Amino acid sequence: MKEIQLIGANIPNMPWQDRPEGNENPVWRHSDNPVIKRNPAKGVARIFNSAVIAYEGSFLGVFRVEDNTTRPHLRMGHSQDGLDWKIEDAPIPFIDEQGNSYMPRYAYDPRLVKVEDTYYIIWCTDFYGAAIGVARTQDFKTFISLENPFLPFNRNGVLFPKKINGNFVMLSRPSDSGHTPFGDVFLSESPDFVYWGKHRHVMSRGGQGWWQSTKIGGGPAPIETSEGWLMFYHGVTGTCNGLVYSMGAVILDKDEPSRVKYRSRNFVLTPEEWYEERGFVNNVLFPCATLNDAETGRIAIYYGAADTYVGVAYTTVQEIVNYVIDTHEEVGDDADLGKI
Ligand code: BMA
Repeated sequence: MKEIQLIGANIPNMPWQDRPEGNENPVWRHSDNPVIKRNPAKGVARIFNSAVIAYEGSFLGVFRVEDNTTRPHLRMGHSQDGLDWKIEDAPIPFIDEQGNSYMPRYAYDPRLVKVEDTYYIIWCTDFYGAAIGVARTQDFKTFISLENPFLPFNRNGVLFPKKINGNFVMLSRPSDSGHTPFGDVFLSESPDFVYWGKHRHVMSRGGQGWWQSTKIGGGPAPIETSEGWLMFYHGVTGTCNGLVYSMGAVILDKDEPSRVKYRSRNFVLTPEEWYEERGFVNNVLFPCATLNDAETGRIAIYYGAADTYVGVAYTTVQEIVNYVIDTHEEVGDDADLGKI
């Protein structure tokens, strides 16, 4: 096994369970999943595909909440241990850059990423169709919604937690107006979080892994390691019974993250448990956040299950990076810079 370092902060109190005896998988589930169940708060039908971070000794999250209208919106949540969550009663009170109250028509699949001293919320918003919404906060009291970074149609905006070569870097998955066509992950850079360019192709769907044949999309914010950026993502395949969403893992080049260094041909987690196989949308496993402890290399992955629940799964940087290297398959021009 190659020695791998996780680069970043220590979160000694993050959720953790050792791999169960006899389990040989690269990622294993929390034993008491789902950590957020159905009807988790008054008037809330489901919470899933949500993002968490460590904050001042405890944990904060931005949650995809669906009430009885089933129209998704975002709410903050708080937890002492990262597992037992108290969700706020009202949506996040965004304001625009002029200070006026602003409520997205819908908001789903949030990511929450700290870059330097600012926290960014990235979600799927309505901008003449599905597009990427962004907001920033420094104190989780004032949330300023910013100009949309990209044109529609686009989803799965995932910000890197660090500027690379002086620029913000964001992954996204452009598409047409339908739910599935196009299906590859791209990245764009910005010096100021307003103007985005230097667009590059990062990863293609497909390859030997049929689980990722239809489309792929970035997941949690990439994790800095000695081997490059470790990113979990979702891969989708079509079946007679509809789409199935699994989780994959990839290592992107540290300085040129549009180059794929290693990518596992295998899924690293796929719907197998009742809360993943059965819900509002069956067979969906959709990762949106991780907590990482640099000292131990532990990683806790938060994922939406069946568009109904939140699950947690664990791995270590050592296990997962070595697994990706050992099961690597180059797909298309993944290894190129992605600039034609
Ligand atoms: C995707 C997104 C996700 C959802 C998934 C499965 O296109 O809308 O929010 O989990 O479909 O329904």
